[in-house]
Amino acid sequence: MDDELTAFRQRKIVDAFRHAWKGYKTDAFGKDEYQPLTHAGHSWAPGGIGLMIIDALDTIMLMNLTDEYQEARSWIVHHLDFEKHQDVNVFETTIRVLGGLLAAYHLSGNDPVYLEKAVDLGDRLLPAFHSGSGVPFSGVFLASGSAKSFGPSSTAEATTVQMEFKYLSHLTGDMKYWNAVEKVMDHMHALVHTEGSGALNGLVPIYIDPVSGRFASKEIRLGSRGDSYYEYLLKLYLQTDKTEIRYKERYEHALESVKKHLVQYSYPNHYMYIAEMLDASDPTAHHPKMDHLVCFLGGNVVLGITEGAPLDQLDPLDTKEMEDLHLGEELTRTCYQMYRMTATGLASEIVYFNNKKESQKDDPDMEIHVRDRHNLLRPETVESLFLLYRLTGDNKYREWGWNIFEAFEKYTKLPEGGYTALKDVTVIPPPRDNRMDTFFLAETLKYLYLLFSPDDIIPLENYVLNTEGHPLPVFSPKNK
Ligand code: DMJ
Repeated sequence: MDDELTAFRQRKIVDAFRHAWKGYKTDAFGKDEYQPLTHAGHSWAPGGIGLMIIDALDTIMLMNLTDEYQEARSWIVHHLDFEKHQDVNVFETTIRVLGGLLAAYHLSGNDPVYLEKAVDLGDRLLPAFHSGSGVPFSGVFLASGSAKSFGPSSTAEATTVQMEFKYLSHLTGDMKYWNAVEKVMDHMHALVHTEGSGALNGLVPIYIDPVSGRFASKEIRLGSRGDSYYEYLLKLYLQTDKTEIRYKERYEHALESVKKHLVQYSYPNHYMYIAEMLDASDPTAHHPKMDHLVCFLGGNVVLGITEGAPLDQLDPLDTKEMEDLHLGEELTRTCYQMYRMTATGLASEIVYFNNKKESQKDDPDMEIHVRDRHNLLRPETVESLFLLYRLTGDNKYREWGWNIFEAFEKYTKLPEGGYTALKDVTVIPPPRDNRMDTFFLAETLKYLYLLFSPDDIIPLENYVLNTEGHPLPVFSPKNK
C-alpha cells in the first residue's frame, strides 16, 4: 500500500477518534459510560472513576492529540478520586483504569500523577484477593477496601488482572500485587492438573468459586467469560521478557487442546471456527456457536509463534507452528466474513455455524439468531487484523480493516459527535443502541490506528498490550 494512502487512512481514523471524543466531551465528560443518542452519561459511582477518560488516554497519546490530552490529564489531576462508597467490578476496573493509568505513566515518560493514582487504585482492589482460595471476588468496595462474595467469578475475569498488577509491582518494588495475582495462576495450574476438577487438557470451565477455589460450571469456551484466560497465558510469558517459561508451556498446552477439541469447520464452505463445549465430560458434543469475542484468538496465536518478531525474520516454521499460523489466519478470515455477511458490513455479537455435512452448496455457513444481531463497536477482529498485519506483512489485513472502518463510519457515526452501537446489523438502516463503550476508544480505534502505523510505533517485541489494548512495556523481573 503506498505511503500516501496509508497516511490518508490513518488521518481518517484520527478524525473518527476526535469525533467520538467530541460527542463524549460535550455530553458526558467525566462520566464512566456514554449514551450518545440521549446525550447523557452514567457513572459507576458518584463523580465517576475515570473509566472513559483513562481508557481513552493512551490512544490520545499515540495519536498526538494535544488538546484532548490536556483535557483528559486535567480531569485526572483535579477530579479523579477513588474514595467511593461503591462496589466496582474488579476485572473491568483493572483492565480499563489500572491498565490505562499504567500505560499512560509509561508513554508520558513517567508522569508521577498516573503512578500515584495507579497505586491508590491497586491498593483498593487488592482486598478482592482475600477470598480463601486467592481467586478474586468479582467486586470490591473502593472506599472501605472490603470485598464480599458476589457469587462465582468468571474464569477470564479472575485470570486477566495479572499483567497490570505485576507491572505495578515492577514499578513500585512492592511485591504484594505480584504475589496476589501469581497465586491465582498457580491455583489455576493446580486445577488444570487435578483429576475431576472440570478442566480438560488445559481448557478450563468459565466459572470459578472464589471461596472454595473450585470450578463452578461445566461449560468451556473461548468466548465470554473464558477468552482472556488464554490470552494472558501467552502475554504473561511475553511481558517478563520470556523469563517465565512456565506460562508459555501452559499456553501451548491449552492451545493444543483448542486445536484437538474445539476447532471445527463449517459447511459448505469450510470456515474455521472455535466451537463451545457444554460439558467437558463429553468433549465430542460441540455447540457450533461463536462469540465475536473469540476473534481475539487469531492474532494472539500468531503472536505466540513469532513472539513479536515479523514472521519473515524467523527460521522456517516447524509443523506445529505452521498449524498455528493456519489457525490464526483461517480464524481471522472467518471473523472478517462475520462482517462481510451482513447488510451493514458489521459483525453481530454471536454467530452459529452450519455443522451439517449434508449441506447443499448454496446453504449458508453461518446464521445469526434474532437475539444476537447487535454490534457493540467491539475490537476483537480489528485487533487480530493489526497483529496479523504487523507479523505477516500481508496487505490484505489493512484492506479488511479499512472496510470495517468504513462500515463503522457509515452506520455508527452520529452527526453531532460520538458513535453508537447497533441493535441489528442485518437491516438497513440499522436500529441504534444508545451506548458507546469505552473500548471503542481504548481498543477499536487504537487497533485501527496501529494497523496503519509504521512498525516502530508500539513495537511488538518491546510491548505487550493488555486485554483492553493498553500497551505495557516488556521488562525483566527484578525480584524473581
Ligand atoms: C474488552 O473490554 C476486553 O477486550 C475484554 O477482554 C473483553 N472484551 C472487551 C471488548 O469487547
